[in-house]
Amino acid sequence: GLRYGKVLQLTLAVIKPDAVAHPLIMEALHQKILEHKFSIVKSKDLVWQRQDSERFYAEHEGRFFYQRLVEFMSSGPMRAYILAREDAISYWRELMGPTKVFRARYTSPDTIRAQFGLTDTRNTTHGSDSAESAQREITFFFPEFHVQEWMERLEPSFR
Ligand code: RTP
Ligand code: MG
Repeated sequence: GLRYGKVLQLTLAVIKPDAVAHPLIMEALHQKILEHKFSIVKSKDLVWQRQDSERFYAEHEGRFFYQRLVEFMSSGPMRAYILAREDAISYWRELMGPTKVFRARYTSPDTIRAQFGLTDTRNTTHGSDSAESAQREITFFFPEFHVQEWMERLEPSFR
């Protein structure tokens, strides 16, 4: 249909176990989310079993970092957010910065991973990388949440 003005998007943002272990970093990230005008649609704290981790990262199976990634992501509590904003997906990834922490520090020192990342695996946050991933990942973390229904309940001018 006809679209005009701002188009709202949902993304899945996850605070990984390295950051959840530090209450001050958690607080800083929560503030950053609000400061940048995301709406928090839903959030939850959770711990993955190893098999959840394997399922979520199935696309990376066989890569050299897969085992350590899967291990790390099931090593302790995480916080997951469904975030809404204009351009939420790319905006959140901009705030996170590059995956590799040393690249992040060098090229974009103001980003989350540059400021708080420990290693390329323990890099503080996850963010969906496309509309398709956002849909899949939101459903993975929040099976009871229906993206389509939520969108349909919005004012038409936001869709
Ligand atoms: P994601 O898929 O989680 O959104 O992250 P991304 O696009 O920024 O990075 P990707 O290359 O897809 O890697 C997925 C996750 O694997 C971990 N990783 N560890 N060298 C390493 O130890 C290494 N490389 C990647 C990262 O935690 C990344 O988020
Ligand atoms: Mg990726």
